[in-house]
Amino acid sequence: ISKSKSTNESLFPPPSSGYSFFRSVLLSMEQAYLNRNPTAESVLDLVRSTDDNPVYYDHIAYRTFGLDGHGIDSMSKFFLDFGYTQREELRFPKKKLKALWFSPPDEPVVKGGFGVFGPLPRIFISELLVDQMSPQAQEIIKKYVGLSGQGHKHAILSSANGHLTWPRPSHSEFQQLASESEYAAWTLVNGYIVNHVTVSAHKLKCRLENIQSLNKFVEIQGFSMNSKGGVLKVSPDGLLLQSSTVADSMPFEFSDGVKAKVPCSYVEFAARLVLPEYKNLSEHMVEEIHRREGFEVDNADKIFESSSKDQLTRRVA
Ligand code: OOG
Ligand code: NI
Repeated sequence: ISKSKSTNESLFPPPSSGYSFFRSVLLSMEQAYLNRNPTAESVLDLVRSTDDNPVYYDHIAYRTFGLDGHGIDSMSKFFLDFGYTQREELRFPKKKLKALWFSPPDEPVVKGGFGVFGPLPRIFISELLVDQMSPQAQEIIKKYVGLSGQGHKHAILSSANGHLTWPRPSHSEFQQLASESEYAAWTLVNGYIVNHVTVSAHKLKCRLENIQSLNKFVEIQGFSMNSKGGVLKVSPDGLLLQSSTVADSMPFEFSDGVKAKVPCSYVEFAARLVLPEYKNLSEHMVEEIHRREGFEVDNADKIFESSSKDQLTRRVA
C-alpha cells in the first residue's frame, strides 16, 4: 500500500488530470483558430465579458476532403482514441457533403472549468464527396491532397498548429473550386483548422439567456449574423435552435503572388431545449442529458453558408 502511495506521489501529471493531454490539444486548436479569426475572438470575448458569462462549448467543427484517408477519419481517429463515440451521419446531397458527429466520453466535470476546460464538446466533422465533383475540381483537390504526402495522418497536429498540410494553391485554382463548391475552396485554403466553435447558448445567463436576445445583442455590437433562412435556425421539433456569425475573411497570399481575402472561420450559438418528457423538472435539476441531442440536416445546411460569398458580401441592413 505504501509503495503504491509513493508511486502515486511521484506521478506527473497527477492522475486526476486524466484528460489534460486531450484538452491541451483542444486548447492549441482553439488558439490556432482564434489567431486566424479576430472576429471570432471578439465575439467570444463579448459574450464572456457580458454579465460575466463563462462560455461552454456545445461542439467544435472541422471540414475535410473525402478522399482516401483525408476525410472525416483523418480527424475522428483522435477523438475516438480519447473516448468519443460515433453518432449519426448527416447527408447534404446538394452540397455534395456528408458529416458525422461524435459524443464525448463521460468525464467528471472540472470544477469551474470553461471553454476547452469545461464539459467536453461534441465533435462535428464533414467531408466533401470528392468523386461527385467535376473532373477539373477533382484534379485540383487530388493535386493538393497528393502534395500533402502523409499529412493526413497528422490532421490533428495541423489543426493544432494552424498550418496547411499541403502547399498554398494558386488564385485560379481557388476560384475554380469556389465556382463549384465554396466548401471545397474553403477547405483548400483553411485545411484542418477549426471551422467553428459553438457556444452552448442555453448555459448563458442574464441578458444573454435567450438565444434570440443573444443574436440581437451580437448584431447591435456590430457583428453580422448568417441570415440564410433567417438568423435563427429551428429544428422541426422546435428544440434545437442555432445561429452563427458570418465568417471572418482574411488576406491570403496565393502561390502565384495574388493577394486576396478568403473566407475563414466563424462562431456558432446553439440552444438545446429541454425534451418534452422532462418539461416538469425544476430548472436547477435540468442537465444536458435532459435536453435535445444531436444535429439537424436543415439547420446545418444553412449554418454551412456562414462562410459563403453570399453571406460575406451581404449588405448589413
Ligand atoms: C458545419 C455546418 C453545420 C451544425 O452545427 O449543424 C454545423 C460547417 O460549416 O462546416 O455546424
Ligand atoms: Ni455547428
